[in-house]
Amino acid sequence: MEFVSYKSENFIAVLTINRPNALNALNSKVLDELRETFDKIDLETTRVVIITGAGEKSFVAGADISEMSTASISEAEKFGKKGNDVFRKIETFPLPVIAAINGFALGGGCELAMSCDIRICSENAVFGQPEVGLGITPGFGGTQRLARLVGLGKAKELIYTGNNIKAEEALKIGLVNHVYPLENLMEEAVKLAAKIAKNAPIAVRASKKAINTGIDTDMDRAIIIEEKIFSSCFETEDQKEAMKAFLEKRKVEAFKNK
Ligand code: CO8
Repeated sequence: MEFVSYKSENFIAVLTINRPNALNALNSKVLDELRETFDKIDLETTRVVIITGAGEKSFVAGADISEMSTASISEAEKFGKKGNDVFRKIETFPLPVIAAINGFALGGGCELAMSCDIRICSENAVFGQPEVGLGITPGFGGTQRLARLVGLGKAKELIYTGNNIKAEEALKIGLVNHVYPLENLMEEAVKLAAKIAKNAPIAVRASKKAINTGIDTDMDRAIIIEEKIFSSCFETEDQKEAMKAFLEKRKVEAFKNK
């Protein structure tokens, strides 16, 4: 891979977008490599994925403006679909995905972060959807996911003005869960991932599925989705062992992912 590096250790996979001369901006190749990397993640040996950007300045500074600048309508649609397909893959990926945002998360960078399950960022992070200043709308899911995350009013203000916001403001509006000094960001991301990875993996994956499927439907249907997913956990070895351990007043040594 030219722009995406991947390492996996202790059930935690770390994907790093590394395109320093464009502040990690997403061109077609980066998007292809992201998709291919997710395709290769082994669900037996991985429990949580972290996505970050290389360097100390930028998570992802958006979709690649030079690639888009002369696009025709059909080329723009194709590029939009490429990004949307990858981001939807991340959003519906069976494992939790944490965005560790280490600087600029603008346009497609903010949209990539929003397709992840949990966002944490460094103090120097900057978020925004500056697309209207470039004569376009957000095109990698921003018009849809920002409103779902921070509410309609705030999302419309951010998108219509193209204003950037800093980490503290992103925390205040619920766009990120935590803000850390840059030097601690990855350590905190791994700590969070490790906490998740210690729990019963099938139950964690099932929770993601229940939340994501339920949020897109009405409460009556959502509750039925939960009932089915919840009850499916009762055929797992991990459920049987965890409840037995509780009743015997001991800790589960390690979940089996079975
Ligand atoms: N695309 C391409 N190149 C970029 C991008 C980008 N998004 N962002 C930065 N770069 C490049 C710069 O051109 C520059 O290259 P060079 O050194 O060759 O001139 C290099 O990265 C460093 O950038 P700067 O010199 O500008 O660094 P600064 O520290 O001065 O500024 C900023 C940092 C503020 C982040 C600035 O680079 C910037 O404003 N970047 C663009 C941010 C932006 O507008 N992002 C949104 C892009 S549009 C988008 O994401 C739409 C998504 C949906 C697409 C759907 C398609 C259909």
